[in-house]
Amino acid sequence: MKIIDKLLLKPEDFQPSFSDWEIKGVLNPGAVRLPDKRILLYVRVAESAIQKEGIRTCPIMSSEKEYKFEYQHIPEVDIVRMGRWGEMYLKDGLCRLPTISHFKRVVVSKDGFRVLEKEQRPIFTGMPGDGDYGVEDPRIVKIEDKYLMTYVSISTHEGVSTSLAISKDLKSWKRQGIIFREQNKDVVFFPEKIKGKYVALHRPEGFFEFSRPSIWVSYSPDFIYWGRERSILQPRPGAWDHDRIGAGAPPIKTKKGWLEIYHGVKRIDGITFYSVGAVLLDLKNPEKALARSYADNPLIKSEKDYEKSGFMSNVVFPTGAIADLNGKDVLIYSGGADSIVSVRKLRVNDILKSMEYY
Ligand code: MAN
Repeated sequence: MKIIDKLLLKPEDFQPSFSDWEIKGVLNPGAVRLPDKRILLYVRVAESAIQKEGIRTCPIMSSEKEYKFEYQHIPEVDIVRMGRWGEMYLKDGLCRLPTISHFKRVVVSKDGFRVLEKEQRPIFTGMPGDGDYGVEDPRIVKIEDKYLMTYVSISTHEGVSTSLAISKDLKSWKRQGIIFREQNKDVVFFPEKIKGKYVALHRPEGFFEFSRPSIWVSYSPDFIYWGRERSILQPRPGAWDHDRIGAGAPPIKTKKGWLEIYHGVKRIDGITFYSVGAVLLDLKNPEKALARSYADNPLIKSEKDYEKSGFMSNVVFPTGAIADLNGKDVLIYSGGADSIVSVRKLRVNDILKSMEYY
């Protein structure tokens, strides 16, 4: 399959929020086409405060308006173990994050490949009760006359949840608060109502795992109250998406069905790999998968150097998919190794041909 790709953004393209902070990664952008046909990205910027020996410093947002933080200083002796993302599990049983993320605004050319504008100031941050430990992985979609952004909000009392913000102009956002409570991420909306309801894909996780984390569907009359939930797509034993899957970009409508670009995770000999696949969902019944990338052949693997090593190596994590202006291709925006942002152009027909039909 012919894929045109480009590394778009890297940490050095941005300045940290404070001179003694460090940018760990720019990743997982929400993407939407602007009325003037250029493409807007909301890029996640993950930062850490400079660490001193023997002490870990965690920034917590205390005022969104003044962009102010409080700092929690954790003696290393209080840390029992560290997780994959550097999260710290403490003696008292709680978990803390060493990094905090916000979003920055980037404008890309109509063809999707050239950065035209990048803003240094944060365009969207967490706030107490809605991401005081940061906001992550935005997904943006236009529905009717509004832009909707779902994002992971990590908060002291609300944990890892998904929140919603709505905008008419992509400049000022009205926060709607949490729509899928912890622990639920990878929430994307379909761009139009189906049978009179708004539809979301999401990925809840449980403590008692009877099955591996899968993609669920849910319906709403108003984007706030969601229900009629069902798991519709599961990880496959032995496949590149063996361990967990989650929706990637908001689904794109094609004649054949809804094209959903999703991520799948597989651990091999202690190394975790994030790859990308496609699933085609029935236009009238989004619970029905018509076709899916083969179990032994993902659409995209973390093959580029900038995906093979970085803050979190072997990761390609798609969060935006935009129809190309030629009507034939799709532009996929992803985080690479949790460090950089890349774009890939693929022909929709090639994707449809690469799948296994049921
Ligand atoms: C999780 C999230 C993402 C991240 C991937 C890969 O799904 O934390 O933000 O990009 O893991 O590390």
